[in-house]
Amino acid sequence: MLNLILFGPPGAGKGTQSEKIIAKYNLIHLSTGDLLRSEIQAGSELGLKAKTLMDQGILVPDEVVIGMIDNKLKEHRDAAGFIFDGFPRTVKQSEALDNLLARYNESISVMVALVVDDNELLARLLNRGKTSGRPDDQNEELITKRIQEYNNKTRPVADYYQEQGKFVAVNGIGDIELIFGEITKAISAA
Ligand code: B4P
Repeated sequence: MLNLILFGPPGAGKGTQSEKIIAKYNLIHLSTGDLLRSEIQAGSELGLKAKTLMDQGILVPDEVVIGMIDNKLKEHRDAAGFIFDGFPRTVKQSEALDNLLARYNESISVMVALVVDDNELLARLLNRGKTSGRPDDQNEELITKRIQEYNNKTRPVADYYQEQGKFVAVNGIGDIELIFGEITKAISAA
C-alpha cells in the first residue's frame, strides 16, 4: 500500500500535483482543505466554525481535521493507498495520523515536500484569487498570515518525517510536468 504525504506551504502546488498523482497511482485523495470547504458549502456546524478561522488564514483545531481523516480512512478500508494533501499540518496531526494508520497495520511510505519561496507563493495565490473565489486567496495580508502559520506550526512536521527517514524535498518551481516527474521518482524510491 502506498501512503503518500504531499507537503509544502500554501500555494506550493499540492492540489495541482495531487490530481496528477491520483490519476497515475489510483490513490484516494484526502485533502483537508477540500474536506473543510465541503463542510462550509454544506453549511454544517463544523463548516461554520472552520470558516471563521480559514478566512483569517489560521489553522483549524487539530481535533477537527484528525476526526475528518479518521472518518475517511474508515470509509475507504479497501483503498490501494492514500495521498494526504494539506495534512498533517502540525506535529500533533502527524502523531495522530501514525496512530490511525497503525490500526490498519499501515504507515506513511514517504513525504514529498514541494519547495517554493515566499515571493512565488504570494504571486501564485494572488493570481488564483482572481478566479478561485476563495476568501483566503484575496489579499496579501491574509496570504502572508497563512505563510506565517506554515512557518510556525507546519514546518516542524518535515523534521518529524525526516527523523523517520521518510522525507524527500522536490523543487516546486518550474514546469508542472517536470515537477511531477521528480515526485514520481521519489515515490518509486520509497
Ligand atoms: P488548503 O486547501 O490546503 O490550501 P492551500 O495550501 O492554499 O492549497 P494548495 O497548496 O493545495 O494550492 P496549490 O499549491 O495547488 O488549506 C486552506 C486552509 O484550510 C488553511 O489555511 C487552513 O485554515 C485550513 N486547513 C486545511 N488543512 C488543515 C489542517 N490539516 N489543519 C488545520 N487547518 C487546515 O495551488 C496554488 C496555485 O499555484 C494554483 O493557482 C496553481 O495553479 C498554481 N501552481 C501550482 N503549481 C505551479 C507551478 N509549478 N508553477 C506555477 N503555478 C503553479
